[in-house]
Amino acid sequence: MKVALIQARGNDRRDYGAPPAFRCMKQMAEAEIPGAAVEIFSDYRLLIQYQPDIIGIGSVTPVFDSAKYLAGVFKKELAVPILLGGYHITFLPSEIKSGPFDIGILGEGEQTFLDLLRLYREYGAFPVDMLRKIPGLVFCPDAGRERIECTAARDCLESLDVLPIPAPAINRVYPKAAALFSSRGCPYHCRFCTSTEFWRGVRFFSPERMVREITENILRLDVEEIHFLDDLAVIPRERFFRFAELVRREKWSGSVSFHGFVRANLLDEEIVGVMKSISFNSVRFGAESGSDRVLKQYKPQSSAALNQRAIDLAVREGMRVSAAFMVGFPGETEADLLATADFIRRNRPPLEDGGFYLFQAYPGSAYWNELPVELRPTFGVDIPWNRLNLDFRNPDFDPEHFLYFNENVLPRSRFLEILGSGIFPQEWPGKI
Ligand code: B12
Ligand code: SF4
Repeated sequence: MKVALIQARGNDRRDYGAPPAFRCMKQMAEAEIPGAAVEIFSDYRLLIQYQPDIIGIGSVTPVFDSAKYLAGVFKKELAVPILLGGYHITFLPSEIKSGPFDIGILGEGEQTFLDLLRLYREYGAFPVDMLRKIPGLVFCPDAGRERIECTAARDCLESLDVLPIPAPAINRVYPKAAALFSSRGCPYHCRFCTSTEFWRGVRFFSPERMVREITENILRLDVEEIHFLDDLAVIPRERFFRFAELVRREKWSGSVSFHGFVRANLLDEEIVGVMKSISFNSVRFGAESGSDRVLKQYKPQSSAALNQRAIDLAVREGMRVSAAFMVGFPGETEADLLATADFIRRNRPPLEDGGFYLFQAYPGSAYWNELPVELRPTFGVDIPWNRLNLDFRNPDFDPEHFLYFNENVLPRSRFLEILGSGIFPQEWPGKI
């Protein structure tokens, strides 16, 4: 049974290497299901040449059009079952009908993926009656594909440590860096973010397992940096302190540096000291806005003063610090935008560019969930999802047609005028 996995990428051709989730699923399937061979592709033409029996596509919301495109090509060329996983289908299961997808995997996917492969191994197909017994799925039960059916919710894994350590993958964008996950999810509730909802809270790998992954696996690659991809690398505090204690005992301690995401409210002298003790040399956080009015509405437990404190502390301790900002928040006034520009100007340098994004309403975010129902159809299931792209510098960002959620407070024309006026550093906001 040959299985091919591919992540929808839109027009971004940068090769970040095989996604960690796929590497883990490959390992589990090949270890647990006799005869299963799983290959991960970034080029769909090579995937077609591989002639798989089953194809799995992963997709987040802004690249979902590309997932649909890929599914169309695969169905035409190979006519094999197509599985679809990731954020987009999880939050909008009815999207299974929007392309030639056969089965959607909702939420955490490893166990569901294994169940599906077992089923296919036994029947050579995915009989609807058997699919109904597998939690965490959406599919169309009838040939006409008019109805969708979701099975019972899949429980998340209780302990992340049961997952195999994924084989390290070469990241061509950062060849001297390797990725490390130490958790899934986030305990905070920023209103534009989908992470907390997707993972239904937060779970952690144990510090012992993290050190084992680094020692036995990551350091087999020729890397100088380890990038935590977690939403927040330093929570809970005690777990991070224990991790640091274990790292300091290792022979390799100090020969690689760590980088990761934090939240401004989590940084204080004690934690920064511990970070420095293991060469955790650079942090990135979502500062989002220079306006407390905006932060209060969209990012609980944050303020411009906390952001400033985090930057000052990190710089004082010799760490590199970068922050991401967002503009176009619903309700954001001209004064708020200017406060953001001012905050960036005052802090740059030393603040490095951590991204400059447009506010977007992603399905699954609190903002999306709280939108009055009569407003939701505006985004109906047929919108080109790449219009929800939030990254001004992404090749898929469409400066003419991006969705803008603040028309009634700051008309789009004025918003664009301000962005183009030179009040932000030149590379921010990018191509507008
Ligand atoms: C690392 C990362 C990246 C890296 C990816 C590197 C790589 N090689 O994969 C880079 C920098 C390239 C990136 C880019 C983007 N990202 Co990103 N990224 C992340 C991050 C931090 C981790 C992703 C991850 O690996 N998670 C861990 C694994 C285990 O989870 P997973 O991938 O979702 O997979 C699980 C399930 O979804 C499911 N599953 C997923 N696919 C499939 C497929 C099958 C067949 C099956 C069975 C199951 C399955 O099972 C998996 C295991 O449980 C997340 C935030 C987060 N904490 O998750 C954001 C996140 C996924 N990214 C996001 C976004 C928006 C983007 C961009 C669109 C940004 C942009 N405008 O450029 C691009 C799109 C890239 C793309 N084509 O997917 C959003 C998605 C929001 C949404 N609701 O759609 C997130 C959630 C960040 C956020 N909080 O808003 N990203
Ligand atoms: S933006 Fe960051 S801190 Fe806020 S909920 Fe999302 S992952 Fe957590």
